[in-house]
Amino acid sequence: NRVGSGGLHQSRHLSSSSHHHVLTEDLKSTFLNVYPTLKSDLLHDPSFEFTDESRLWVDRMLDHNVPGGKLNRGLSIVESFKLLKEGKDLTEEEIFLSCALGWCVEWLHAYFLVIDDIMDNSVTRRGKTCWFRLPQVGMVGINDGILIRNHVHRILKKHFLGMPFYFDLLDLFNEVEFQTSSGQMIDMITTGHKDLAKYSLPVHRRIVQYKTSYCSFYLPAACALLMAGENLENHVDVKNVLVDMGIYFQVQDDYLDCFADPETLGKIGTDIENFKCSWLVVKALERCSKEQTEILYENYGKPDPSNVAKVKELYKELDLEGVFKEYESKTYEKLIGAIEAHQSKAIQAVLKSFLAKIYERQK
Ligand code: DMA
Ligand code: MG
Ligand code: MG
Ligand code: MG
Repeated sequence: NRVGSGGLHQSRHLSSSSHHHVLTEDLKSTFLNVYPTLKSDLLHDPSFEFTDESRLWVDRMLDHNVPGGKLNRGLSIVESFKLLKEGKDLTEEEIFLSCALGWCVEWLHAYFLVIDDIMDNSVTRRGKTCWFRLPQVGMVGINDGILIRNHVHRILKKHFLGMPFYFDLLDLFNEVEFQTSSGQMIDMITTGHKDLAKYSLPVHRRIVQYKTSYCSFYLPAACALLMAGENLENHVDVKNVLVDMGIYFQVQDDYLDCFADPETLGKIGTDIENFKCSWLVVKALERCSKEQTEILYENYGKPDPSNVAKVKELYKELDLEGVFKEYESKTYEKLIGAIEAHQSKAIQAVLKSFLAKIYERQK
């Protein structure tokens, strides 16, 4: 745990006692235990006549792509649901269902990552080779992604059909998936212009709001709210805070893509090579002299490691590490302010638990 590295902010606002830590570990193992059950259901789905070979394929494909991440999204549903229940003990069924719903979000995210790694031509993910790069996978990986996406709805149908919030849940997943795919689209077409003059903070904000915020922040919180019997239309302010938190999260992702150790991060950065509208290049453009702008234009978006190295050198010269640290602490204060303005203590606790998971993250 990062107690200490979080500094004064964390100890002032967010609980991180060892008691809390033990509960979190407990929750994580409960959560992990649900994965084999869900996988087994999918491997014996009566709507398809599996052969041994196809069952083994799906089995390996899921193990490679679904459970190996930080599980922040999935776990946060269970934690948020607990917080919304304000101390009331959860029943066995509620625990299982909130875990299953958490896994649905992990499944949906795994789908987006499998496809994202193909589009971004990435090399590693979560410390392993990207799925599509395995020699036996290749373009089958596209269909595997689609299958992972279909699984979300197999799981929802099996465990949530007939619940009062089933319709809202499906609608939520559909809306978020549409927003995320649209974000991925504008990420890709913005990159395709190969024109740095088009890159600005509003362009960056629009891309990351859609590709990241809804899926990684709004969706888990909204799932917990639905399970707690809430109407999502009454929680637009919660959505707004989570959208801002998601933008902060993607700025961290952009920063780590360049500055983190790939060993720790579990993935090798590709943003500079891919001409991405990263927060770093936007900040660089804001701060460049005429000469530096030329260096950036000459070297950005080229596959050669020497070009990438020149861009990274320029980022160091411009002290983007310092600019990022400044952004991070300012954003943290702003988010805490927005959270504390909320009338419900339970919702404040939910939002703070999301923020605590990502503040000053190193991976
Ligand atoms: C990814 O943005 C967004 C989604 C929806 C997967 P990205 O390509 O920067 O993500 P990563 O750095 O994990 O490849
Ligand atoms: Mg990517
Ligand atoms: Mg991408
Ligand atoms: Mg990235």
